[in-house]
Order: sequence, then C-alpha cells, then structure tokens
Amino acid sequence: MSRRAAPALLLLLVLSLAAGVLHPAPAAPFAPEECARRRAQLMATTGEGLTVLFGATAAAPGSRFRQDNDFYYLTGIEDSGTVLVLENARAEAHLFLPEQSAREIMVSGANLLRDAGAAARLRLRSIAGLSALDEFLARRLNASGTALYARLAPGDTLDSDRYEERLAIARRSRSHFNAYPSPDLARAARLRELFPDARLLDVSPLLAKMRSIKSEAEIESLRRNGRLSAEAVRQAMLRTRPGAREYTLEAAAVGWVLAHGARGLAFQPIVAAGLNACTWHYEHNDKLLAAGELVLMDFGADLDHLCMDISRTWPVSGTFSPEQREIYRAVLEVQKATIAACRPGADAASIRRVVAAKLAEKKIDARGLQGDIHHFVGLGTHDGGPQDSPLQPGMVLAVEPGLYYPEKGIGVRIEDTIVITADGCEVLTAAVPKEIAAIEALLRSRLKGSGLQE
Ligand SMILES: [Mn+2]
Repeated sequence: MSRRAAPALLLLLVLSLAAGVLHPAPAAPFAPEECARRRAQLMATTGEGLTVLFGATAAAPGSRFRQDNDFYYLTGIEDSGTVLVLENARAEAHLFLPEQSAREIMVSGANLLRDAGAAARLRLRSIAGLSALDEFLARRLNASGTALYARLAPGDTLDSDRYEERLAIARRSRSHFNAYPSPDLARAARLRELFPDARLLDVSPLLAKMRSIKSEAEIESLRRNGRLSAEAVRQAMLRTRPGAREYTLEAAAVGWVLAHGARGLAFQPIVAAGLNACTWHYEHNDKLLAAGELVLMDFGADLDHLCMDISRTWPVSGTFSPEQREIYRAVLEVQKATIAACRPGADAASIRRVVAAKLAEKKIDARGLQGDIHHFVGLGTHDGGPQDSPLQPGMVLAVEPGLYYPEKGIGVRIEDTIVITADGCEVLTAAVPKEIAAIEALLRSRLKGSGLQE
C-alpha cells in the first residue's frame, strides 16, 4: 500500500465501521436475503415497467423513527427519506438516499450513501443520491405508456391500516383548512405531473396480498412477541389492586417489553377500568381502580418491526361478580369457538356456522356475538390483507370479541393473535390466562402476602 493511499483507506474503514454501528443488522424477518426474495416476487408479479416506493421522511411527532411498513417489508432499511426503484423486467433494485450535510450527519448519523459495502450487502444494483432520482426515472420511463407502479392508496402505519388512513384523511378534511393531501396522494400527483404519458398503476394491493402471508422468520419473531406481550399483560395483572391507577398497569407492561428488547409498542396501550372499558380505544389511562370493577387491558409490543395484539379483562378485586362472570363467559366461549374454527379454507360464513353450532351445543347465550375475525396483524397492528378471502396458512390475525354495557359500567374484550397453520391455528398469545378460574388464581397469588383483603 502506498503512503498516499493509507489515509484514504483508513477513512473508508472508519466510515464503514460507523455505518455498521448506525445500521445494525435487521432482525431475521427483514434480513437482506428475505427482502431480496420479496422484491423478486413483486417484480415477477408486475413483470414490466418500474415500481417506485417512498420510505417515511420523518418520525411521527414525539416518536422514534419507524420506517414505512411497505418500504421496510421490501428493504429492511430504516434510513429516512429513502426511495426504492425496481426495474421489474430486469429484476433489479435501486435505492436513492438524501445527500447529507456534515451537520446532518452529526445530528442524525450517516445514511447508507456513506456505506461503501451497502449495495452488495443489501443485494441492490445501485445506491445513489436522491438528486439523481428524477433523471433516473425519466431515462427508464423513456417509452410512452411505460407502466409505473406506485402506491396510489394511503400507506398503512403502526396501528392504522390503509382503510383507516383513508378514513382519517376524510375526517381531517371535514374542515377545508385541513384538506391537504396525504403524502401518497401528493407523490402520485407529482409522478403524473412529471411523467404524464406513463401508465400509473397501484402497487398497494400486490403488497397487501404478499404481506398477508407471513414467512417462517416472521412467524418465529411473532411467536417471540406473543410470549413477550403475554407476559407483559400478566405483569400488569399482578400489579392490579383497588386504589392503583390505570397507568400503574400500563407502566408494568411497557417496562416489561422495553426491558426485553421490544422496539416499542404496537399501539397506545388501553387500560380501562369500569365504564372506561366501553370506549373501545380509550387511552387516558389515569383513573383509579375501584374494587368491584373490571379492568380491560389491550396491549402489544413492536418487536423486530412486527406487532402483537392482546386483550384481557379481569376483576380489580380478584373475583368476578355473578353478572360479570356471565358476560365474561359469553365473550370467552365465542372467542374460543371462533379460534377453533380458524383453519385454512375457513371464511367468515363458515366460521359463524361453526361458532353457532358450538354455542348451541354448550347452551351459551352469546348476547348477539356471532364469531368474527377482526383484523390481520404484522408490520402494522391492523395489517392489510384480503378481507373476504378464505384463510390460508401463514396468515396472522386477531380474534377479539367484546361486549359493552355502559349502563352497567362493564366492558369485556378478550383478544388473542393467532397464526393459521397447515391444519388449524396456533395461538401466539396463549401465555396469559383467560379462563375465569386461572385469572382468579393468578389474582389470588397477588393478594397473598400483600396484606390486601378482597
Ligand atoms: Mn385488535
């Protein structure tokens, strides 16, 4: 090595080490080879033209940066402001990242533009600065009528699916002062403006369909999250006592998952005592727990960018009243019958038939509950997916029946996240009790030795 080359090589070494620190290897479900496989599958489906997908540009206010779900699914990359371009027929992927000033690097750390080995490691054809994006697209969209796949529907977020995002945009636009377009709508309009003769097509349904079937690595990570989130709820149950506040339980569960490697939470935890449980998405979590009330907790961690969703309801004093017991039992039997009916090929109608038969056999009054699956779970707590098609192995979903009686101050929801297997399903969140006897036994163990009386 020449004397002149040595400092340059040393600088390169330092920069690549720094990049290694700033860019820790993604967890197995989003490892480079997994993401490359997904990109190849998507490109084989589209087959022609280009696909352009935009990453998240900034963290939500008050939050840690979390990459856009579709973007993370295809790249495993957390850098902000990144754009992925797929040349579908050539099966090649390119990444464009913002060029950063020295100050930006000092504040936020260097992005992958400074990481010389990144393209090879991530199985990309190239990595370039964002200022080269428009010209790259213009060159590749040279022929009139070229297919340009982009996201024309709103992207999903940590806890809202595409439909809920659409709803949020519509609600915000009730005031015309707030009727600014969503980032996806603005980007689609810009693409139309820049490339008016390209054939703009929506990539969202293709990605939603792919994401609905989880890989082995995703399922293994979701299994770990199921155990982790279940233990967190169990920890909250053990902190329950009259005079504690809802947030005491929240703190126990949040502390538990953060102490065990979760990135964060899948959604704002709901800890709702008494009447509060009748507000489905209650999140104040500051009320005192009173003896005789039920408390409903809806909780899940974000582990490896994958979410979990679990709800339990239990008595503050440790024992269900006869009326609470009757309502709880109806929800529990419906929930268990629904889970038992979830298998490959099952659809909404067949699940309802199985649930009805099971409830009739057990002579349970289900109080109007019929047995529904509620939403998919994955990169988002409310993950996208084909809503009305039969279940398939690898689908992950939440079953969360609930009964709510505001006039009685009673709300009961019991929720597990399940994965469809070859011949049925596996409950990922089974490690926290839901049978009445098991809940009362756990709560008795808490009361023992604490000096508390029921
Ligand atoms: Mn749910």
